[in-house]
Amino acid sequence: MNTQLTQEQISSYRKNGFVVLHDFLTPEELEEWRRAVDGAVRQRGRQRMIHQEVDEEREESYYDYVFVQRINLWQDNPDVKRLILDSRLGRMAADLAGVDGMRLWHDQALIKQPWANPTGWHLDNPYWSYSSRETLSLWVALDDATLQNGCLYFLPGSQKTATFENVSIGENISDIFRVYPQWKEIMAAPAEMKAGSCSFHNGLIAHGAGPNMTPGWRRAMTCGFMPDGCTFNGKQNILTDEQFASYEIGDLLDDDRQNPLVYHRYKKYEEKLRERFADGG
Ligand SMILES: O=C(O)CCC(=O)C(=O)O
Ligand SMILES: [Fe+2]
Repeated sequence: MNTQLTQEQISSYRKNGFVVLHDFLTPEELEEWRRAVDGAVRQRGRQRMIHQEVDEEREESYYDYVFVQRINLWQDNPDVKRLILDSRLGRMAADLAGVDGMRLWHDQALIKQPWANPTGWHLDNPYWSYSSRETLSLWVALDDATLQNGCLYFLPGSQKTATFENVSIGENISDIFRVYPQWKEIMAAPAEMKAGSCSFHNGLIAHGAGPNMTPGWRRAMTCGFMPDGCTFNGKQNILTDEQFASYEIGDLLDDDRQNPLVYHRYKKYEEKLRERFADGG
């Protein structure tokens, strides 16, 4: 895993709101990530989050054909847990964002099926239970991500003028421009990637992905990193009903069982991570 970031890559991330890192995983590591994610997704079945019931009666929606989305696979799969709670990933995220520590917000497998719908333009952080201009996501390509099969696109610099207003990922992929008409003239940057490459993107940058116009799969494994010290903003997002009920607006989101500290420059986090591994997944 090439976890070295150059000053140029950090500067480019801060300016544009995203950075693509080619040849991030070695071919052997890519195989390991594929095996872990495929296994975890298979094991999870139709359940999006482990605390959510599957509604057998629910009709499939447009969103079901944007991608197969399985959230927090680290919570029920030890292989994914080992890959995601890797302090080197947390350090990269912290260095890009310019913060001291990073907690895991959530991981998610995002797998575009053959002929999948596009991913409408959106921001990430406004969905989440804290508000931060420094939060960011890692997106690892498990297959080549191309213009044909639904690679990511970014609106460079949009993170700088984003407020915390958002739209949902719906059928009208351009809804975001009703909220942010000032972004209509920005040229979108496609992020084509070979399998094993990755990108980091700011939680407030406008991004989306094309449709999958191929009979093949476009698999990605992603991970949202929350700067240590963020506080609850009143949104439930991935929190269980009990967790949601237990937080008041302004409370620190520092429960290591839900949001483990993946990396910190000064705090002792490694011991806690070791304990997390020792509990067997
Ligand atoms: O993979 C996709 O289609 C969308 C990814 C995305 O929105 C994200 O990683 O935040
Ligand atoms: Fe996103």
